[in-house]
Amino acid sequence: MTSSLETVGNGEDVTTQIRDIRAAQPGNLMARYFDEAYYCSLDEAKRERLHKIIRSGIENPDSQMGAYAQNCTDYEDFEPLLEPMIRDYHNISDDRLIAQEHDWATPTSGYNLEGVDARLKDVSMRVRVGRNIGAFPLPGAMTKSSRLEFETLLIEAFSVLMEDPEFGGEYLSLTPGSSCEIDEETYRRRIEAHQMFKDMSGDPYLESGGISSDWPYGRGMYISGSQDFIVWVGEEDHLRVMSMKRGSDLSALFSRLHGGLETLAKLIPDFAHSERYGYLTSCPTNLGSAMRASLHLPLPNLTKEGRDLEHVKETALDLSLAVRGVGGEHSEAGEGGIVDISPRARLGVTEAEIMQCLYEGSVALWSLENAN
Ligand code: ADP
Ligand code: DAR
Repeated sequence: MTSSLETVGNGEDVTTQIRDIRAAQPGNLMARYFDEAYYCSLDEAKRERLHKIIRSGIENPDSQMGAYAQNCTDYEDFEPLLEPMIRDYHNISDDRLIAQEHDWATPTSGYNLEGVDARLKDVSMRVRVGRNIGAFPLPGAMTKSSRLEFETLLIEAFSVLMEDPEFGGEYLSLTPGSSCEIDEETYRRRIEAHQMFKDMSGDPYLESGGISSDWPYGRGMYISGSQDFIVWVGEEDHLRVMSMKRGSDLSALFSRLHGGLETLAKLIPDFAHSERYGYLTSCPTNLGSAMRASLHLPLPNLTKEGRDLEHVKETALDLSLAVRGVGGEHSEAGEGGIVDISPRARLGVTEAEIMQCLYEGSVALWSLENAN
């Protein structure tokens, strides 16, 4: 069977495949906005590039976005297709300018969940941002050697960060033969603690997007001694920088991330960023702030003890929140109906607005959970 990439030269096959996907999977934004005349107007080289970007959405028809950028220039070079997809996903109407501002200032009063309900004093909280370094291709287009080159660059930066009084820690590499290679047992334990990312080679979306190729070379995780500041190297973006801890003070978590991010940024080349799309990411769903801030909340009533997430997803959507299982994307609720709650918006909202949405939305959801 010819792979979808082999048919890229023959626009007919690709356009037929996408026409069929559009009919069968209306949620696939790539298929929804793919324009055959635009695709056929491109020269061979640009068709090859575009095919790599949309391959995930073709090979996985149930995709939401259905595209992964391969290079930061893709967002400009393929704007006729990517912009309508981005506007649709991020709810930015055609009459609104796409523009990303950044603001990390949270109210000094803090967003403290325990102040709302004593039962929320020990919640699992996490806030992460995606970042890519403009000097490298995005993960989908990296080769094994560029992945190893990137990891070496970060290991040099981490050697300085390890000496920092606030963020000192260790780097655990997944690269076979690395001087800091993690052992199987530690890797398993770190995944269970939600600190380390899972084997990406099993994710069909990432595989089609080229993002999990050469697994596990060039991948690893930096973690601070305090265990609450973590940097993933070589996951879906070049870097995922996060703060994660149990407690109730969202403002402290947020400031911890911001401090670590600023400290790390001084040690490495510039992040890819644009006025319109903010921090550029592999997946267009993460553009802008590239931030996902989440809480693991026990919602046994709203999730029927974790058996039914559809109702709570609809309720959460009214609060601009998304619901995931406790294992992250494509996972189920945990024991006692614990689910991952996070603001859906990433682009066109500031970091402070995301934190406010998480706090206010979670308080409202908690009140609905305990209404009767
Ligand atoms: P992303 O990195 O985009 O948030 P996922 O939703 O897959 O991707 O989450 C990645 C990992 O982070 C998963 O193991 C998930 O369980 C974990 N995680 C996310 N939010 C929290 C949280 N609030 N507490 C603990 N673990 C979390
Ligand atoms: N495969 C992507 C997932 C979109 C959002 N999740 C990310 N980027 N991890 C899709 O288009 O469905």
